[in-house]
Amino acid sequence: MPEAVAHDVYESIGAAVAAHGLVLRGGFRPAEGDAVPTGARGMATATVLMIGNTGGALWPAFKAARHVEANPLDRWVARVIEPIASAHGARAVYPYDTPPQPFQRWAKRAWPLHASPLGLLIDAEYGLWHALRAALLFAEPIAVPALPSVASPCDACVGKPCLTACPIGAFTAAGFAYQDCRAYLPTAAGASCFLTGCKARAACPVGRAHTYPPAQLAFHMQSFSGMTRQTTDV
Ligand code: B12
Ligand code: SF4
Ligand code: SF4
Repeated sequence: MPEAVAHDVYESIGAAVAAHGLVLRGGFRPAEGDAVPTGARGMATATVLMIGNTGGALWPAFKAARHVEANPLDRWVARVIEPIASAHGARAVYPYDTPPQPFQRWAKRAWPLHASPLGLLIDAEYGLWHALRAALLFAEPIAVPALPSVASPCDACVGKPCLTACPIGAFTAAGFAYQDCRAYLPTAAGASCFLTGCKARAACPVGRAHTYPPAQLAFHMQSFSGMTRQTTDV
């Protein structure tokens, strides 16, 4: 018998998250190696839908609804996503879960994203100005858009300015020296990064029109500066 695939769920979830400035970023059927946990009602996960934010769309919705609390962005996302997950029979998991779920790996399965030299995933349209906020795990097969083949913008990037823009050279062949970055942010010299955002991220020419608004850039940098594995307000 052919597999029964639900065809309206993707559109319904897309509309529900868009009402909060979030965006559905594709989906996939888990395979071996994806390390997807069990989903709704403790059953094996048949479909994963990825939810994120792109450009500045999230900021006005979050700003209007945020509470005064620790990790306000993570908490707001959970308040938005939990009712949507429950109305659609899904289990929500979040990038700050412990141990961390491989959100970047999953995002690449769902949307044509590529690893950039900074560690962030790059999007051909939004550049580095996007992030992942939740994944919905369904026990049922759900129709999802096919994953198109799109080349990484980094392949054709002459000079790779992201790698030379950091004032303390935090990106090296050994990886991202995030402890050095964090130590630099509260200093007088680091105030510009702390208040206006990461210069390496801003140096990327892709998706510049979608750079986060100044208040969002400052919010993420301040969250990153105190970031623990328990928050992804970044
Ligand atoms: C821990 C963590 C960090 C740690 C990493 C330290 C460490 N050595 O563990 C630190 C504190 C450095 C960090 C920093 C940042 N992070 Co971070 N981080 C995470 C987190 C919570 C877990 C990563 C993990 O361990 N995954 C587990 C493995 C198994 O998952 P995986 O997908 O298979 O593995 C991928 C990652 O490890 C990645 N990777 C490897 N090296 C690096 C280095 C950096 C800098 C990054 C960002 C990723 C990365 O490549 C792997 C293959 O795709 C993820 C959320 C998540 N659950 O994935 C966010 C996440 C990766 N971070 C994110 C972001 C945005 C940042 C910051 C830019 C925050 C900011 N300032 O705004 C910074 C980068 C620094 C800067 N100056 O701007 C985003 C990336 C979005 C994207 N476009 O890809 C994520 C997905 C969270 C989110 N809400 O979307 N992060
Ligand atoms: S500056 Fe170039 S190499 Fe760096 S992330 Fe942007 S496109 Fe990729
Ligand atoms: S925030 Fe500033 S110091 Fe930290 S990696 Fe980005 S450019 Fe370098």
